[in-house]
Amino acid sequence: MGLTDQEWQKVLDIWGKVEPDLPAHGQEVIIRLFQNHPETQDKFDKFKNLKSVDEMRNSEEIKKHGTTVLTALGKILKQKGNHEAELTPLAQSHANKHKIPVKYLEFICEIIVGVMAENQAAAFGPDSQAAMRKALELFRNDMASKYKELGFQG
Ligand code: HNN
Repeated sequence: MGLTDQEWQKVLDIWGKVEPDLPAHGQEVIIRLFQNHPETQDKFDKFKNLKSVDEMRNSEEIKKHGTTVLTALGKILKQKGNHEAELTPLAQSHANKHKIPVKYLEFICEIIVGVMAENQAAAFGPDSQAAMRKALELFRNDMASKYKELGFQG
């Protein structure tokens, strides 16, 4: 379940290409999440008023939140699996306060890979994609374990 050094290298290489453009990636990820899985939008009081994709594209708040989410994810990835300190507060808030099921984490991870594949086609080959998927799976599994410890069904 862990990643090899080479796999982590691939993950961090591709993340390095995403980082200069984090707000654009983040915005696209959140919009697609809300479009493909509308139930996820209901978790946000501050986004309930946004009905159309155009409204979402014009929302600075969406861009800001997308940046927040991808910044947090980037910090986690850079720990190369030793992400206990980063994951604990996130699992606590997402279990106890926001009540975000593991399924929603799966949704967003799939969308992140999709957006990266479109925006970084040249650098995000099959090996990199496989490594990225593994890293996101590790993140989700560890979140799920923490959810369990916290008594959240997820
Ligand atoms: O932990 C916190 O509450 C701090 C804000 C934060 C961060 C750093 C949130 C967050 C909020 C609070 C937003 C606010 O107060 O402006 C909410 C309502 N999240 C949600 C809700 C859903 C959600 Mn997430 N997050 N988040 C982060 C950071 C990272 C992060 N969040 C995620 C998903 C999939 C969902 C369901 C729609 C999510 C992921 C995957 C990540 C990346 C590690």
